[in-house]
Amino acid sequence: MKFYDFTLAPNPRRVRMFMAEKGIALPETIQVNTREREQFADWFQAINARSTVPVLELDDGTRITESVSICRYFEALHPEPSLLGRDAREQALIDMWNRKVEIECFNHVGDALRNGAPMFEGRAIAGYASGMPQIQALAERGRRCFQDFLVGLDHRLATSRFIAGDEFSIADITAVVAIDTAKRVELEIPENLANARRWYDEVSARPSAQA
Ligand SMILES: N[C@@H](CCC(=O)N[C@@H](CS)C(=O)NCC(=O)O)C(=O)O
Repeated sequence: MKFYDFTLAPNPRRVRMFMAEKGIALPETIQVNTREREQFADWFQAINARSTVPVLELDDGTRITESVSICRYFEALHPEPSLLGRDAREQALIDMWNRKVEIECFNHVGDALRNGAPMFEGRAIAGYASGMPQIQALAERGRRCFQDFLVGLDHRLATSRFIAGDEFSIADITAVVAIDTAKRVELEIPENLANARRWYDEVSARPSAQA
């Protein structure tokens, strides 16, 4: 098995954190430096024509090129500790919360960062070798939606230890990675959102958060 990774990129970190929670050692890891445009090199386009990381390559040559799909693969092989839910109800709720975090938070942080940060000039969408211009209005909208999301998150965490319920799940991983990424454009959880801050401190203190 091989894992195509980039230490500084958010999506591969979601997978590394997921594996760390399960106590699964990282397979042979190949760094693809997206800051140096290595994702567009012929050798990597032969691995993933979409030019994004992470990619998990199985021993039979199968390649899984979506973060959550890689997590699902490891959950099936190593069901405990469960991060995607043990029964139909848990699985539906965790999937619901993870999708909400992706759509209402992670994607907006992506818009704020990729349309706002100078280092992403001409690279507003991942995986476009020919480039993609930044749109300032999208950066602004992303910032606003992220801030709105945090208010809703704080409300949720007033009555729930973790995002999807009493147990840590993939939804917490997606959210903490998004919130850490938002720091790159000076967005943080405001002081008055005490429930969100309590949750963030707890999740960030888990050893997996170092992944
Ligand atoms: N849907 C993909 C998205 C992967 C993605 O956007 N990866 C980013 C790093 S976080 C990337 O490869 N960027 C390449 C680029 O900036 O061109 C997944 O979740 O696996």
